[in-house]
Amino acid sequence: MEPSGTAEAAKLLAQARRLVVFTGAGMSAESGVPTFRDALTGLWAQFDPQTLATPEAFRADPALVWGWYEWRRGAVRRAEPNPGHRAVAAMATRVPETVVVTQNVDDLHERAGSAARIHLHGSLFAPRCSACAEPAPVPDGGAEPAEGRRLAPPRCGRCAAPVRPGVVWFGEALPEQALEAAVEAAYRCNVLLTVGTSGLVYPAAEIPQVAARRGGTVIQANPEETPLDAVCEVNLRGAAARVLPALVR
Ligand code: BJW
Ligand code: ZN
Repeated sequence: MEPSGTAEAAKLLAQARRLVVFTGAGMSAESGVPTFRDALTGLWAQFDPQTLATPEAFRADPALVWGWYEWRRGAVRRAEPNPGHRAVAAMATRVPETVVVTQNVDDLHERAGSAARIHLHGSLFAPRCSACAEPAPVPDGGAEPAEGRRLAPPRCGRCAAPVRPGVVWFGEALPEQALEAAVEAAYRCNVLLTVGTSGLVYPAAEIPQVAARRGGTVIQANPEETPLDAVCEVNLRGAAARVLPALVR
């Protein structure tokens, strides 16, 4: 059974002229990439964000943090885009002015063929120097550590400081150009589809709210209620891999 609202959402999407697809961790859940805040399966149910996802954590124990991110990068490398990622890519072929704004640090949208995408929280595949910000090579595949293993980060080729993951940690500013482009796209769009995000982390959670304030129609795909429900015209209560393909049939 399709969740209620599917036909209405499909119709709204068919009328979209400028579309933003705004995604969070739930988008990749069915690819086997864990979310952060789901009660049993989320990363934060098992790992402490304060000791892994802050600049202070990296300074205190770079090998713990680097090992954790390399473990996650290995898992993402082995994951495949799911039918939801492919449906998002299909939407862009129907609505040429489509922008995918993702909070995800995986590369599953790009592997599914989505061209115009913005990574608000960085990427597991863009390590850089923690001191001079020089981009560093992505470590060779196949050597990622097991869960919970420390791994000393490589050193910057320019200044020898430790290389850090190219992600946005708590308390850090989002990449300026990415945030600007995302706000601009939300400002201009007439339909925004938000998928698999808890809508709790700011400033990213502003993006659907900007679209709504500007008169855009916001559609949500999420099995659970979120604070974004309030600005959504249609709430599709279902998993991304099942709900999104039904919107582009
Ligand atoms: C499915 C599904 C399926 C399941 N299909 N759906 C107090 C109040 C307000 C703000 C703050 C505050 N204290 C601190 C702040 C600021 C802070 C913040 O927002 N904190 C809140 C948590 C309270 N924000 C920041 O620090 C940001 N920076 C900042 O504010 O800078 C200010 C500044 C300016 C200038 C100079 C300096 C500073 C940065 C935020 C960075 C977030 N980073 C992370 C980690 C990235 C790296 C990594 O991967 O480790 O980003 S945290 C984590 O949360 C990750 C995600 O991108 C982000 C959002 O999570 P997401 O994607 O929504 O996942 P979940 O798990 O929360 O939700 C999954 C959803 O999917 C659920 O709804 C499920 O139901 C659903 N789902 N299965 C569809 N199959
Ligand atoms: Zn450097």
